[in-house]
Amino acid sequence: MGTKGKVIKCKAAIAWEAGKPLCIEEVEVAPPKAHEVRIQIIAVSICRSDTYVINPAFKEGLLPVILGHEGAGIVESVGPGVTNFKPGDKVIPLYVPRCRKCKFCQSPLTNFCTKFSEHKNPLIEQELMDDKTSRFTCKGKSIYHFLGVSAFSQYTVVKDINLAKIDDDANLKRVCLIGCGFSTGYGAAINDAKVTPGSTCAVFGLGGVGLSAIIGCKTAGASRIIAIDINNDKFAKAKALGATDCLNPKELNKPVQDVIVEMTNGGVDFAIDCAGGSEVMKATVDCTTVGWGSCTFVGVNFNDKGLTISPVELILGRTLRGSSFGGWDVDTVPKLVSDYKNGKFNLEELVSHTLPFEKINEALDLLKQGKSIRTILIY
Ligand code: COD
Ligand code: ZN
Repeated sequence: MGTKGKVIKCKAAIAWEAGKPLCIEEVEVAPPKAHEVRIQIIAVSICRSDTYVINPAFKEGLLPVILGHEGAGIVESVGPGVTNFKPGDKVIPLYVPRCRKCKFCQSPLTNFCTKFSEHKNPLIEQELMDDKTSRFTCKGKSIYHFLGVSAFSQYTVVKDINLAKIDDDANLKRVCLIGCGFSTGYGAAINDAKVTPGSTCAVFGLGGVGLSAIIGCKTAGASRIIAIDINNDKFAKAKALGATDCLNPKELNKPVQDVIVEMTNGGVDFAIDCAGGSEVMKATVDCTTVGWGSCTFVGVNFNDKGLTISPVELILGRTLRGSSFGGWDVDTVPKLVSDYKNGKFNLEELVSHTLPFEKINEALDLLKQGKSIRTILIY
């Protein structure tokens, strides 16, 4: 009496309306169609981006939706044409797909894929499967997928091109963080900024993503890592992970970039924005040294006008780049999971809370209030 080919009824957290708590409901999850995989999610955590879609200020959100893009689980069944996965495999669903056919997938220069972005706003991408329907139904209504993942459901259906198979002995209650937060920050430092040994770095925003960027800078051998946040409570963890200095822009009597320039004899080699917003973007540029300063942007404040930049800031040698999911993809995430198992980096410091899935609204509040880094929710 397996579940293969049948509709599964299970619990999920549904965002029916912006500005309202998520509702734990019984949902129906349809079997996977061609090139789709149905997964039992074992553990999931919350990333700041999940909260944007249900923020009333974010006008483009598609509702009702099942959010969550930082999960790990086990394959329950596969649809026709799926060759790389089988029931029982441990997997991490990724919001970054890899179709292997488009010009981006064929280039070593990017983890971008044309299947990732059709609407030009990542937070409303991959809201339906390829046949333009959803696999989720609740109370007779079709529910949108989120970022092709929807890990706030005990069972979810994802495309096989959005799935990384990981080691059988992976600890799903920790490696779920590799689904977004850890990989996004760590990869921004290692793969995109390409932080070098002995360099000076500044990391803005010390959430799960920014702290992971600090882990990346430290792993790359940076000699000085300046951590910046408007919440002093974030500094202890930043120091534990390798930050050498911590600054709160609200407590300074001049712009934080000026302070960093003074501290580093002209500016840092690498700056990474893991907070977003035009002020932080400007500080990210201005705190780097002329000549070779490297600025990497990870955060997006969707209601913000972004960065205005003069060519003079660039012709003196700075470079600017954006980073999405830290440059990783379904082919490189399995190695990250093995690296974690082999002790290359520690995910423990990122886990501030563990709660049963039913307490997801408590976990969202902890994140919004700046009281958590990552809460692991267990189904
Ligand atoms: N200066 C310094 N720090 C700041 C400032 C500021 N002006 N404003 C906020 N912060 C700090 C906050 O106090 C907080 O500590 C930190 O920035 C942000 O941390 P979290 O825990 O709220 O957020 P994360 O780490 O989960 O996520 C950060 C992102 C930058 C990824 C996220 O906010 C974002 O911008 N997402 C949109 C981009 C996107 O869609 N990515 C794809 C999926 S993640
Ligand atoms: Zn995320």
